[in-house]
Amino acid sequence: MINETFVASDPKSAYEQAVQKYGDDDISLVSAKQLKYEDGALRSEVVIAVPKALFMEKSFGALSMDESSRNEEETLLEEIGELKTQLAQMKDGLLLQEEFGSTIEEVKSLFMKKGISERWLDDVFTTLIGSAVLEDASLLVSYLLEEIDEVLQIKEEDLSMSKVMMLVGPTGVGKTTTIAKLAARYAYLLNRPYKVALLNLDSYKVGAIEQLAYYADIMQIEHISVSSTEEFRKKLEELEEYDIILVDTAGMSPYDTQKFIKTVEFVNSDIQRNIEVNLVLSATVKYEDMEDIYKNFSFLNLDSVIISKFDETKHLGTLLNFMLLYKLPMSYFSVGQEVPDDLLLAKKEYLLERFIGDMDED
Ligand SMILES: Nc1nc2c(ncn2[C@@H]2O[C@H](COP(=O)(O)OP(=O)(O)OP(=O)(O)O)[C@@H](O)[C@H]2O)c(=O)[nH]1
Ligand SMILES: [Mg+2]
Repeated sequence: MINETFVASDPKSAYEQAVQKYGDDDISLVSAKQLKYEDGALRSEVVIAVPKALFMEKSFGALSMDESSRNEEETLLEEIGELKTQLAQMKDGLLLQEEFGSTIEEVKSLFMKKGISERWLDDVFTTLIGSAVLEDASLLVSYLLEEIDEVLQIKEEDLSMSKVMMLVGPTGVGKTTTIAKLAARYAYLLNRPYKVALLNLDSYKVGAIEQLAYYADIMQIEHISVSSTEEFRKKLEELEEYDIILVDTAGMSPYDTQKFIKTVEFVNSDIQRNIEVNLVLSATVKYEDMEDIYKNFSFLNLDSVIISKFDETKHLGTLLNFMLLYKLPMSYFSVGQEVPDDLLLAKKEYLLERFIGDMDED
């Protein structure tokens, strides 16, 4: 059950609002009290309990979910429910000095403290002008979480056609490690073995080739190092009958113009096959660096984002903010250093549950 508060000048009208929204069969009265607000007016607050499904349907419209995601969705809804109860308690404490306007401030500061940008929050609040959701902190929190869920995008794994996957990203984010995990997944861990080859454009760093060659040897996977676009084109032609070619690149700081230009040349080189470019982004990304990373790497026509180092932080607001602003689909999550185990298919629930967990901690 979920508690929802209705406010009116007298308890009867407040209760009638609840009946109007939900009918009187499924709701039960939790409490009713008269409170003097800061503006001097006396108002009645009626709290009713409503079944979760009915609450979601009436507040946000019918949720469409398929059978497989139902359990995860339910866990998420339960956590949202818990968070709402906590917020309702917090709100009760503040109520006497509270006006409706400060609900927005309160919820805004909660999300901003966790890394969500004011710009995004304000955009959502603007769409809610005139709605009762803005007057209730717990409702507003649920609404924002639903909205985040809606904006996040997933790129499903699709191996139905052969492809070239290039991983790009800032230095040290885990590109090479993720390539090794993906290679193992495609070659050995799925319902059928895919024919995988590794290509290395990472000729800038001492030891870079050895690192990938090491994994390739263990997995007995073809590994080739190339240094020119011409060679790249030739090798891709030679590897025509391979299902998946994973291309590792040199780590680039967003200010490394030379390396960028070189990588763009590789991506645009005149080859038959389409290159899918995946940005590897660390979950520990700093707020100040986000915009530069996006601006620079988006030149490469990004297909998806692979998020690494989930295990290194519990504060995911900055990362979530990046996904909300730039709306890039997420494909895989890297959750540790172990090859091949610490790799997951990207899931919104995973990101959201951890974000809610972090919010819950205060
Ligand atoms: N904790 C943690 N460490 C990771 C993860 N992914 C990679 N690493 C570690 O991060 C370090 C750098 O990983 P690499 O795969 O070499 O990173 P890279 O992006 O290829 O680095 P450059 O080629 O130098 O740009 C290594 O110590 C990895 O073991 C992860 O998901 N979690
Ligand atoms: Mg590397």
